[in-house]
Order: sequence, then structure tokens, then C-alpha cells
Amino acid sequence: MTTNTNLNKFDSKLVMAHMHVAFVSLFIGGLMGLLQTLVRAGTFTLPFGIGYYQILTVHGVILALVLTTFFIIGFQFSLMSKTVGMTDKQRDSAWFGFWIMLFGTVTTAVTILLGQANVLYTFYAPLKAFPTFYIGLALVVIGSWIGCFTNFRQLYVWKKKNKGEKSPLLAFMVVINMLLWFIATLGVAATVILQFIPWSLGMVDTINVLLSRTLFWYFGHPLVYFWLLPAYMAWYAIIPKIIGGKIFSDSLARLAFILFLMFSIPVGFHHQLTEPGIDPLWKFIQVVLTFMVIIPSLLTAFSMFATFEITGRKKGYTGLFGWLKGLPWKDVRFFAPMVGMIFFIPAGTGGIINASNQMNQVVHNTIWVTGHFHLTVGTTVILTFFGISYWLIPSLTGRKLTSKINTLGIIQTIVWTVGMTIMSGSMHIAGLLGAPRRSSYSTYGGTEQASEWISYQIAQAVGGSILFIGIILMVYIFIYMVWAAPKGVEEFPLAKVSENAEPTPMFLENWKLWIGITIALILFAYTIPVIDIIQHSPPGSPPFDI
Ligand code: HAS
Ligand code: CU
Repeated sequence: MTTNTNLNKFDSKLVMAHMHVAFVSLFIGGLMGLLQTLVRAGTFTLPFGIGYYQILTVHGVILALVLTTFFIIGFQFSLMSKTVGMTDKQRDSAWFGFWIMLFGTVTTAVTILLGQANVLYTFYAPLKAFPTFYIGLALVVIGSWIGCFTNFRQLYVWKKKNKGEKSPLLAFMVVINMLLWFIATLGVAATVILQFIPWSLGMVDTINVLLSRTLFWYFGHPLVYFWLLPAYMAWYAIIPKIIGGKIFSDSLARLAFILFLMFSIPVGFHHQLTEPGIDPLWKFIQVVLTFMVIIPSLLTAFSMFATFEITGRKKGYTGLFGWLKGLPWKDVRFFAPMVGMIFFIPAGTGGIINASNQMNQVVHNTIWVTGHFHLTVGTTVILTFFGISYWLIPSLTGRKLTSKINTLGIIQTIVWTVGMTIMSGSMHIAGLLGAPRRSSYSTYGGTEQASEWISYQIAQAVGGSILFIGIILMVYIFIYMVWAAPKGVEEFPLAKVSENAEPTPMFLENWKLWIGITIALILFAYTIPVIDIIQHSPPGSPPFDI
């Protein structure tokens, strides 16, 4: 046991293993992103017969699925270990989950790199990949389930030891996120194991396309909240400490997380609004539920503003917005996530536009949607993850965040802001002009409409190149914090709840109630449409190889 780290050295090693995979993924995925924007701008041809859709698949899978999952599970283990502890047995099972996920990742990655899975991260049927693509993904999911059950067990053991006490806020949040993940991944596991694997192995000739997409989006939407909630954990329970304040309300934070659990899942149809074969009534119902899941984000915005204002005023800043000056803008542990929060205002607004049926008809399948998710996951979430890394990595490696790295981190955040504003901004505009997403460079026979898109595609390449500089900076910072920073103790900043807050009511921890409502909502939103899809789908599709 070393004394200069916050977690014991065994837990630190476990978390760091996840972080290494995350940052290697950041580099590979980011490089692919750069290449894509260059190809799409018409300025670059890929060498060695590498295909556009091949690198697009690497980009999506490695960033949206691998980086996120490894970072999140690692980060959540650090929170659990810090708040409720980890036994040797639990750590062993965590490692077991890690190795299964890593094995699955490598299997899938090799398949894509060999050009056998140009199906993008959504792997829409009837595009078909080589079976190892799906088998690898299934292993990642199974490995992550081991992580889920390890976290559940950690809280359970703590609760048994601390009878009658409410669970620590961060442990509660982790368990909610893992419950959400477990319930959501049942859908993707079902389509991969029951539909894609037999079909890609040639055991069956056709696949029910609509069913596979429905099961995918049953998972695909809660997936985005699985990415967002760890960022919210940091906003609610870490950032107040960094800015010298307190958590505004423990109850409100828990309520927001419970609402995410209940409303994240029965909303997948908002990705399928233009898809034929789903009754409009059920699309309408799921859109209403989508609007419900906006509420916990609005609660979060309210709560963050409250924390910032109260802290600023306590420090003596007055006036309507004077408290803004009281925030530690020069501390990258605050600055990076704060920029993420500010970006979430336009990002969330874009999401509300997407969810509105009529407007979805305009933006669906255009590069507007790509712009939307580069703001949400590619800015809000990732900048918060970077913000977490600045204290988490040194606190695990027993080193200090130096002022030089702090400054470099601020520069990194600014580079990201500039690059993403240019790239995502031009994606949004080009999307409104009708530019498609998921497509390689084309002049579409020189049509007038397509010629309008070119300048925005060049702007995307400029933004993409700036972002790649941001990635190189971040990878450098990571390497420095792991191996080169001076030894020392870095704070693991856990905030306390404001003494003015009311005590948290115990019913917020009534797991049976919340899980029960979640399941009821899922059954309500999905049972009839899924039966309908199974009974009335057109004949299944044979594979389409690209
Ligand atoms: Fe989305 C498509 C709707 C949030 C990610 N989304 C996607 C895709 C991804 C994605 C990856 O309804 C593409 C999938 C694909 O490949 O096809 N999205 C929404 C809605 C929300 C939303 C309603 N999305 C996210 C988040 C993501 C994410 C979060 C990742 C992390 N999205 C859609 C729809 C589509 C879609 C449709 C399908 C489009 C199509 O046709 O294909 C909501 O959750 C958003 C709510 C958020 C807010 C913002 C609250 C603001 C806060 C910040 C406060 C700021 C502070 C700082 C305190 C209402 C919390 C202030 C300081 C100052 C100084 C000012
Ligand atoms: Cu969604």
C-alpha cells in the first residue's frame, strides 16, 4: 500500500488499466476522425486501399463505444472504491470484466482493420460484417456486465455494514448508471446474439431489419445517457468542491438520476421517426417520453447555476452575474468541464430540435445529426472527462498536477473549443442545407445543391485538424501525468452537501420502486410495437456486403 495515492495501489492499478485503454482509443479514434474530414473535404485520398467507411467504423466504434466504456467503468470504479470501498474479491471480478472487454475490443478492432466490418458503429442491417465483429462486441457487453454486478455488490456490502444509512451520493449515482446500462444492453445483446451472429455465420439467410434497428435504438439512446451521467456525477459532486463550494441539494441530484433511469430507455423511436413500419402513435408516445428525459437535464442546469451563484456570492461577489467572476477559471479541473457545460446549452437545444417530429424530417440523416453528437458526447462529455483526468490520473499515479500542465490543459480546452465550434457549426449549417451524414466525398454530379456544401466540408476539415491538435495535446498531458509529473498527493475532490439543504428522504433509495417503474415504462412503450414489428415485418433481408 503506497501512501501517496488516494486509492490503495491495487485499486489505482485497476482504474489506470481502464484509463490506458481509453487514451490509446482517443489517439487512434481521433486520427481516424482527422482523415475522415480530409477525405470529405475532397482534399485527400486514403492510401493502401483503405476505405472511407472502414475508417469511419473505426472512428465510431473506438470513440463512441470503446473510449467511453473504458473511461466510464474505470472512473466509476474509482468513485466506488473511494466512497464504499472494494474487497479483494470484487477487485478480481473487476479485472475479469476488464480482460473480457479488452479481448472483445481487440477482436472487433482487428476485424474492422482487416476491412471485414465496414458497417459503422450502428451496424445497421442489412450491412453485414464478419462474425468476429459482433462476437467481439458481445464480449465487450458481457465484460461490462461483470463491472455492473461488481458495482452492485460493492454498494450492497456497504449497505449491509451501514444499516439504515443512505448510500453515498456518488455510489448511488454509479449504481443508477450501471442499472441503466444493464437494462439497455439487454437490447443490443439480444439483436447481436439472436439476429446478427447467426445471420453473419450463415446459419440463417435473412434478418428482420426493422427489429434489429429497434433493438439497437432501445440500447442506442440510453447509451448516450450512460456517457452523460458520469459527466453529471462530476458536475454534481466534484465540481462544487473544486470551486470551493458545496453540493446544492443531495435530493435533487438523486432525483435527476432516478428520472434518467426511468425515462432514458423507452424513447429509442426518436431515432426511427422516419422509419416505416412503426405505428405513428407509438412514435408519438416515445417522443413525449423523450421530452420527459429533458427534465433531469434542466434540473441539472438549475442545480449547477445554483451552486455557482451561491459559491460566488459567499466569496463576496455581488450583482446579477458578478458571481461568475468568483469561479476559478484558471483551474483546468473546473475550466474544461465548465466549457463542456456551456456547450451543452446549444447541444441540448439541438437535441430538442431532433426530437420534434416535424423538425426531425428536416435534419434526419443529414450531417446536422453528426454536428449534434459532436457537441454532446464530443464536447460536453469528453471535456468533462478530460477535466476529471486532470485530478484523477495524478491522484492515482501518486503525482501532482503541475501549473505547467494546468496551463497546457487550459490551452487544450481552448483548442478544442475553437476546433469544435468550427467543425460542429459547419456540420449543423451544412445539414440544414441538406448535406447527408455517413457519406464519403461526392459532388453528386456537380448539382447546384451539393456545391453549396463544399465550403462547409472544407471548414469541417479545418475544425477537424484543430481538434486533432487538441488530441495530441491531451495524449501528451496524459503521458506526462502518468510517467513524468513530480511525485506528490493530488486531491480526490469530493464535495460535501450544503448545510442548508433539507435531509434526503429515504424513499429516493427505494430501488424496487424505481426499477419497477422503469420496467413498466419500457413494457408500455415497446411491447405492442415490437409484437407488431415481429408479426408484420416484410420478408427478412439477405446480407449486403460492402
Ligand atoms: Fe441526442 C441523435 C435527441 C442529448 C448523443 N444524439 C444523437 C446521436 C448521438 C446523440 C450520438 O430526438 C446520433 C446517433 C446516430 O448515430 O444516429 N439528444 C436528444 C435529446 C437530448 C439529447 C432530446 N444526445 C444527447 C446527449 C448525447 C447525445 C447528452 C451524448 C452524450 N439525439 C436526439 C434525437 C436524435 C439524436 C432525436 C436522432 C436524430 C436523428 O434523426 O437521427 C436531450 O437529452 C438534451 C437535453 C439537454 C438540455 C441542456 C441542459 C443544459 C445543461 C447545461 C447547463 C449549463 C451551465 C453552465 C450550468 C436541455 C445541463 C452555464 C454557465 C454559463 C456561464 C452560461
Ligand atoms: Cu436519442
